[in-house]
Amino acid sequence: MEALTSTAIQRGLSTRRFGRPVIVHESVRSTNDEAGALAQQGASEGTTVIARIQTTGRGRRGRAWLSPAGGLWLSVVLRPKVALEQWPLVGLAASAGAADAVREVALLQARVKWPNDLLVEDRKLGGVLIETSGTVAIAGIGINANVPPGALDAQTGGISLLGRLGHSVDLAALACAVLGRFEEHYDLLHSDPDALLARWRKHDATLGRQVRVWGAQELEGVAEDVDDRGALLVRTPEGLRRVVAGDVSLRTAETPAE
Ligand code: BT5
Repeated sequence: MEALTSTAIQRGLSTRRFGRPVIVHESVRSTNDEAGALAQQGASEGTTVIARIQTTGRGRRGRAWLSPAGGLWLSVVLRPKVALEQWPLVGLAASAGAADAVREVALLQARVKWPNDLLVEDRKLGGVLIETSGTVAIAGIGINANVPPGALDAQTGGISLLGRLGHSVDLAALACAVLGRFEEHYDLLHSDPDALLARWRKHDATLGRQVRVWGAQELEGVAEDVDDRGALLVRTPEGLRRVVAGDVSLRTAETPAE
């Protein structure tokens, strides 16, 4: 099994831009901060930062993201060339790419939950955090790959590949697969956004299910689709609602992660 080093990743990469270059740190506060700083200095699209540990990994809306050793914590510098209203699709490209990568490397049915969750059996295996500034987007992806189950405190309800499979996965191979599949989906965003949405729908754990949405908007209904700007369409008793931001819980198996 390959250690998580830039040499091992470079050897396994099949991408044109993502992971070129890739910088691997032992420990940082957040890979999104490191990638953001590199972007400010002019780093090219695809520049990737990985850390074995994040001391203050973050989720959306200021929430903390547990990032102990064993996980894959990475951020990619992007300079999307699509209209601003399509930028939310960058997050969908990242999570659909991550789901494909987990399927490929761990042979597990990973699914996506709008807007940014990566799920296995309705439990959170990972998440995506997109942060934008001017013409730059930093795409952060976290996957609880080889995190020992006990290290994901019970509060998060998270799951790791190690916990689910009972053995470790090759982190360098997982990093290469995530970068490869994410690049593929990101390219689709530029060439054929409808095809990107079709891929997302294929992986989606939300569509057709009763959901509760909270955050800026609060509502309940059946998730019907995602639209061409990445919003979730929810059928409520009052009609079809378009949700552009927020958190979604599946009414059956999942409890909300606050
Ligand atoms: C996310 O936020 O799901 C986005 C996570 C993005 C993490 C990556 S790692 C690389 C890059 N660098 C960063 O600093 N971040 C990105 P959100 O949907 O807001 O979910 C956060 C919630 O998930 C928390 O409030 C907890 O309830 C739960 N949580 C925290 N750590 C978790 C973990 N390791 N696994 C599963 N759930 C977790």
